[in-house]
Amino acid sequence: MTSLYGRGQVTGLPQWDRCAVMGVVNVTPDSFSDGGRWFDTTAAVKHGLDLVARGADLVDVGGESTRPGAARVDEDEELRRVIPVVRGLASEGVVVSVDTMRACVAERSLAAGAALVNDVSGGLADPAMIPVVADAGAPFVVMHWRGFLRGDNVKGTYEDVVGEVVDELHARVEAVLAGGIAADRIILDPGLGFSKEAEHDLVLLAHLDRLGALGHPLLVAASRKRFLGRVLAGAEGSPPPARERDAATAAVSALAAHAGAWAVRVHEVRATADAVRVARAMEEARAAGSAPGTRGERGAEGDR
Ligand code: PMM
Repeated sequence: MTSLYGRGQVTGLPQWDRCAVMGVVNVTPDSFSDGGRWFDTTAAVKHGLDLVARGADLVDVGGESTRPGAARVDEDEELRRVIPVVRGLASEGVVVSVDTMRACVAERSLAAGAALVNDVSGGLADPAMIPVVADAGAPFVVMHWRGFLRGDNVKGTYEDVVGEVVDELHARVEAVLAGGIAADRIILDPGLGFSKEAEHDLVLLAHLDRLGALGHPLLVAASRKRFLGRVLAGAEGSPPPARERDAATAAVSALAAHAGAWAVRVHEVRATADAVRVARAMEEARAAGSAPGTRGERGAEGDR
């Protein structure tokens, strides 16, 4: 199947036969689309379990907002937010990902049962991150990142956004491999909205094949992001608020799944869980339709 360039098995995680659904639990007071809603440990664990009941295959737990201009949370506070939620979900059998730029938070989360480390800085923010993940033998999400979202860095300038993101991710993969993380545990992510304008995000989504050609599974995290607001607003209108972007998010999930993404990271799981299943059914139909002899059989049934 030529369209499935980015999917693949990640050693250390379950294997799904379709694009996986990663539900988001932001244990923060200030994330851009759901800040403050799951700030309490009990509410956050319950929300993670709800996401699984609605179709999430894994749950991404984060304790630090990455929205533009956000102040960094101190390490103790991040640990206080994240660890009990990771432990609570892992103890219920949930496959937990920890969304952190700090090695200490990654290490303690892995000890508390997390299966995956999702670092939006791809190991750049904390030099201890790669050694910690390598020592634990954990899978690692390497997102495209050009630094903290402050000042000029919020926007990002590119001459060829796809080429530059591919090259910069390739350089990160080399660094991560040199740091001892195994190739079959590396997941790549284009970093939609991170030092990127709406048009950059759209071009990257339109060229997931170029990122997939780096040879690692792809995670696509479009959920509720600003570029969707821009698309929905049209030329003159104002963007709908983040929580009114879930249908558009599910559309991206279907397209990303069809393009071969390994997983999509979303706040509202149900519609995306449906979207990836439809994409999967279409892949099966395509495979069946192109199998030798199948066309004739289908045709005969259709004749009746
Ligand atoms: N975006 C956010 C947070 N974590 N992780 C990965 N791998 N990729 C992303 O694009 C990403 C992320 C910001 O969104 P949120 O505040 O809604 O969680």
